[in-house]
Amino acid sequence: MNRRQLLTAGAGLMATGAMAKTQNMGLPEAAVMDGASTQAPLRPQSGPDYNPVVTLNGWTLPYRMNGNVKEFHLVAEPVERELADGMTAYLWGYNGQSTGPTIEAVEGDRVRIFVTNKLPEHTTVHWHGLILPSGMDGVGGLSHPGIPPGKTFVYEFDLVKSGTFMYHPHADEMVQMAMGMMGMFIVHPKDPTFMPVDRDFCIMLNAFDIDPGTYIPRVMTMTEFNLWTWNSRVFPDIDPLVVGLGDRVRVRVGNLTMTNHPIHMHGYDFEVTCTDGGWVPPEARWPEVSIDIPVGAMRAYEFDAVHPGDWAIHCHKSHHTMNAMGHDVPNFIGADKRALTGMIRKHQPEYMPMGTAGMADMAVMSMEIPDNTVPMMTGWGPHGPIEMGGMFSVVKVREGIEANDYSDPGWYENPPGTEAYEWTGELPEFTSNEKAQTILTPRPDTARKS
Ligand SMILES: [Cu+2]
Repeated sequence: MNRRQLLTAGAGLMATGAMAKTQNMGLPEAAVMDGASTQAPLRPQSGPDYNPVVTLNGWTLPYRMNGNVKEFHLVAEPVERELADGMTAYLWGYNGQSTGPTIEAVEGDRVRIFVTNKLPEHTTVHWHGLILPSGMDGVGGLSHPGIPPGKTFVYEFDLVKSGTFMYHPHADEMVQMAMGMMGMFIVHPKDPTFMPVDRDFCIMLNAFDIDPGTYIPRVMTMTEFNLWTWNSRVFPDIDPLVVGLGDRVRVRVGNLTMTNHPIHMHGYDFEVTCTDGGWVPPEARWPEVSIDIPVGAMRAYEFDAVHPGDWAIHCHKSHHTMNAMGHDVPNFIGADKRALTGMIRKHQPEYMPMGTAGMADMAVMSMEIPDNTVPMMTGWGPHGPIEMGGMFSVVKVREGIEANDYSDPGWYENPPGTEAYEWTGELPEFTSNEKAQTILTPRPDTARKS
């Protein structure tokens, strides 16, 4: 199947056996996903209707109705996840992938969630932001005992409010979350006319520290991660957010890393309409173009997609839009690196000085990198290398996109007269900045030792 067919057939695949299933002890089937492509929204087959979400490079967990109860089956287990095409990580996750599948249900539903533990150690699931009985809260040792390896526990509660929530372990969580265990939990409003949108995207911000050429995250890392991911995926292999011109769009973002992420979207202003605490009343919203997502929090924002184009969406911390970078590098900005570069290249032909030709060099020259890693920055656009990695994607707003179509429409063609261009005429007179010239001239006598 090509990509478009796969996206269209995504929801159907889950019921046809293309994904492995297990059935035992009357538990609901545990659907398993074996790839990292974005699955089309999973329309509810039973129970109240709602407009399902789309999890970028992810999927929604199917459920079954058992009487009046919506039953899900989560399996905590070691998984192999392609963080990018050609880079596999050995993570822990749920039902075949990290991040875990998105759970979707409706305000007023009673849910029963079976959690089977196939990890080598105990785990629990905490339902972040949901209002539920204390004993269902998933804090190991506090709410209930940890789920031992090989055992299945049942969580059961009523969904008393709609909104944007998440789930993750509250057991050995430094290890288990560093290994990729987390997912989104979306509760749709009972009233389908409340805050309706045409497209509803889910992004979980997470991070890993995986040395180039290796497969397993370092779980002791506190802040110096080298892979900043959305739903355990990095640019250039994070799928675009495909949007039809005129659509009302919601983007829900959760943060389970150990630092904040200012998520910036180009081309639009928008309003935060929901947090993990609930919906924001219209009179309490204010306009933004970047939203800081605090650690352990969720924000959803909405906009009307009235501006066609390819619009960048990214974390505004520039080190978070890079892959697998080292930080222990001397600073040579302003120095004339030509002679030095020549000398170093005699020994290491791939050496690339920073601040000389931009990171695009790396993409252009396709520097040799170890097996099983991704370049710091790559990604090709219609006009050359994009010089990005990590937490970056593109919102593609186009006319004529069908309601259920999330396949990549390709690059936007800027209409004539709407693209920046090279000036070849006469320039107005500029006063030169002598101080700046002095600073940029190398002065060996004052060069700092690094
Ligand atoms: Cu960030």
